[in-house]
Amino acid sequence: MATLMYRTAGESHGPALIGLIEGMPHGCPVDPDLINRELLRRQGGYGRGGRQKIETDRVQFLAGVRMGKTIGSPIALMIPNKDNRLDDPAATPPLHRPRPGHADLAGAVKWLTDDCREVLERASARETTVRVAAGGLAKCLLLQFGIEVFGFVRQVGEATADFAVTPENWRELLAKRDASEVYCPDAATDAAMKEFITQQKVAKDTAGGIVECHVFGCPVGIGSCLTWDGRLDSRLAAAVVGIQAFKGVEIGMGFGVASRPGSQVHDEIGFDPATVNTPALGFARRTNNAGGLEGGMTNGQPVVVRGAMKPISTLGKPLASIDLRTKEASEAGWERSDISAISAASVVMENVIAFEIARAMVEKFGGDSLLEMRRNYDNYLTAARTLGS
Ligand code: EPS
Repeated sequence: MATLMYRTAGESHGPALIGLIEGMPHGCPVDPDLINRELLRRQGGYGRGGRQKIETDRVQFLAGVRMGKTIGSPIALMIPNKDNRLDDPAATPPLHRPRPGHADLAGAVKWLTDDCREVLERASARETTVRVAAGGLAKCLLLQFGIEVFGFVRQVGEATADFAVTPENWRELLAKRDASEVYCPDAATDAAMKEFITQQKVAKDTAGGIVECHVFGCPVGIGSCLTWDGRLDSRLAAAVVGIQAFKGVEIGMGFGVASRPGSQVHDEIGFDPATVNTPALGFARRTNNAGGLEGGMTNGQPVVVRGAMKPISTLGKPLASIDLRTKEASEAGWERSDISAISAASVVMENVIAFEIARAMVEKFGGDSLLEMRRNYDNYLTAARTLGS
């Protein structure tokens, strides 16, 4: 089965972050401006640290893209680091006092060293630049099929935005999100979120939050119920919890399904002939508690995913730790850090979700070229529309 995959390489203070993407069909238009806009958004947000003032993240394609289109071969991309100092021991000194919550302790022991420097360099969320670039490329493919992903910050501290996202209002919400420093479309909540983040800054503490993403335009039937790792919900969950500092994921009603009876959870099925020519094929629901996924496959409703990010683990007022050389009590080490990276995380989550949706599209509609993929997609929808007639 043809699939889409990506790998990354790079350390936070190495020369560059690198991505290798395989499986993009030939002939897909690549819009570097779209990808660079996503990279710029990832660098933004309220509560970021000093690093983003140093960097100007822009994608450079090294292979697989020619004159603005994919050529079917593996795609190599690079985002250079300006703050490149990994080979200078004075500028990247050893860290012997692991930060609670970071990869420091487990990584140092895993690689049998008392210096957390190398593990922290690779575990750093700086690596998410490549995930965003790969997701941006996936978005270029998804746009060919009218699929769009919208992500925003739902919650920071106790500040929670209370609004519904629908296929009708999401573009308006997107404009509001882009006007918000925290990337939350509700102005009052944006202010409360900023207040919480500022309080943490004053207290030399940090903040996490909840990100929510909606995917519009998926055809019915991508993903699979056949294998656990072919399920689209399984892949989305892995992609979200795979983001640095993410500890939880919910799909649709999420954990809320556990306490309600079935009649209040499952979305009753209707048919609306007026929407038969959309990728939902006319199948209609009054509710979307399933978050657009049943049996690990899209059901024509928007895909809805939430992810919970823990607070950044580098605290200005360090938590208790030990010195790995002596095992004696010591305050955790300090590295330059964000107070909150929840806004950046919303961009990362949007893009890792875009990648998983694109992967499921490639698997269902395959083909070496976009032309073939498009033909397979059209044939499938045509056949699905004639079901039962
Ligand atoms: C990040 C770059 C990093 C951190 C942050 C995210 O840069 P530096 O370590 O030079 O300040 O600001 O990384 C982490 C949150 C982490 O835990 O390592 C970025 O570009 O997003």
